[in-house]
Amino acid sequence: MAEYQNIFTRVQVAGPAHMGVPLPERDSPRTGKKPWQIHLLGRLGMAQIGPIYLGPLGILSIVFGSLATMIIGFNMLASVGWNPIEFFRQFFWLALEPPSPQYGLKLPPLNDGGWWLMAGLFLTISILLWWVRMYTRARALGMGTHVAWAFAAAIWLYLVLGFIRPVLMGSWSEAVPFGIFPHLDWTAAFSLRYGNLFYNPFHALSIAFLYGATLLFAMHGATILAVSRFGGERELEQIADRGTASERAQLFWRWTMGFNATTESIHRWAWWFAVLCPLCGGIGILLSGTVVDNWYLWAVKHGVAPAYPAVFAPTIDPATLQGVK
Ligand code: 07D
Ligand code: 07D
Repeated sequence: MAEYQNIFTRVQVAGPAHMGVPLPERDSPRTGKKPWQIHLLGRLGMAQIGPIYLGPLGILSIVFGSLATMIIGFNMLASVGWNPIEFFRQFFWLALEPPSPQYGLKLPPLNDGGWWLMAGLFLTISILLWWVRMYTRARALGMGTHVAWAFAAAIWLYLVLGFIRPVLMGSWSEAVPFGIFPHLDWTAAFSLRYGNLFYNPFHALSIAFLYGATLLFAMHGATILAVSRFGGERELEQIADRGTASERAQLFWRWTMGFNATTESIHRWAWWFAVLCPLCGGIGILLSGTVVDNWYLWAVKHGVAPAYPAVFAPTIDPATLQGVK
């Protein structure tokens, strides 16, 4: 008997292109009159590409994003003497660094952090415009704005790292450099500078939500795939009727764990775990250097970590020894 198996099915339904619902009056038209149908993409998601809604916000966001990318890219290219081969060879190590500490929050010369400041400004404008675009597109479809608010949580961490904390510390030099490995070096150095970030409870919370979000997504994804042979991904008719994929999916968890989420609440769980990861993370970073200077000593003080035992005899200052002038 042929079973309906969602991810293995070779059947792709090819119908007339779906152009989407009508747009509100003041909106721009969508771009792409005759959408493409790409079979390979149909295996991952929908085969139809476009039409896409760009609108003024989308276009401006792409313009500012491209400007930021070009400033970063050309500065990296300049740092290898404009040699394209070296640019590709060393790409992962190249950086556009923030200003040096002596400038504080002042405008630095272009070649000593000015380009970094400009790229950061343009990237931030681009990200914020993209946020507004997400918000307004959701509203135009009569949806809730959950996606935009989840994105806002990530933007919060981004702003703490590159703007809010540097401003509170009084120096752009506190911010993250642009570059693949350089931003990892910054991350490691940050942890060392503040006495090991593992002792920062908000870093710990952020990790718990990061791991938790992955676990929830794995459980949810696996559960829905496991009942897709009963049409589990067709949620609408499933919710009301007994004996459906949805009911089996929920019973599975009640039988194995004694408790089950509902088809609605599982998405709330996932949303909160994902959102709380950068939300707690941002709090942890904001506190570092502003309120707490050393997370290990903080943990010792609050009884979270034991102090290192005094295993060595106290050192004696050689200058105090007899016979030394
Ligand atoms: C899979 C969605 C797609 C997004 C992708 C990222 C760029 C950057 C720019 C060359 C899950 C696109 C990347 C546009 C290109 C230039 C100048 C999302 C998916 C594929 N990090 N980080 C990466 C960013 C911070 C850390 C990778 C951004 C903090 C560690 C990628 C930011 C700290 C590791 C990247 C940011 C930190 C990474 C893969 C901003 C603490 C890794 C990301 C704007 C949070 C991993 C070599 C990914 C890696 C990695 C991008 C901030 C730590 C380059 C855009 C400062 C420990 N980070 N990161 O898949 O392989 O995300 O690094 O804040 O191990 Mg990072
Ligand atoms: C970066 C939000 C901003 C991104 C935005 C996206 C574009 C690109 C792309 C068109 C990720 C903009 C997108 C511009 C467009 C396309 C394709 C979210 C971002 C707006 N840590 N750690 C975390 C772990 C250690 C350190 C969080 C684990 C060490 C620092 C997370 C371990 C040291 C910071 C986490 C570990 C250290 C963090 C990030 C283990 C290094 C942060 C959450 C097992 C030696 C950040 C409070 C996140 C934070 C952070 C995990 C170890 C340093 C939970 C699992 C001890 C400095 N760490 N960490 O969502 O918030 O990031 O800390 O060892 O700043 Mg850590």
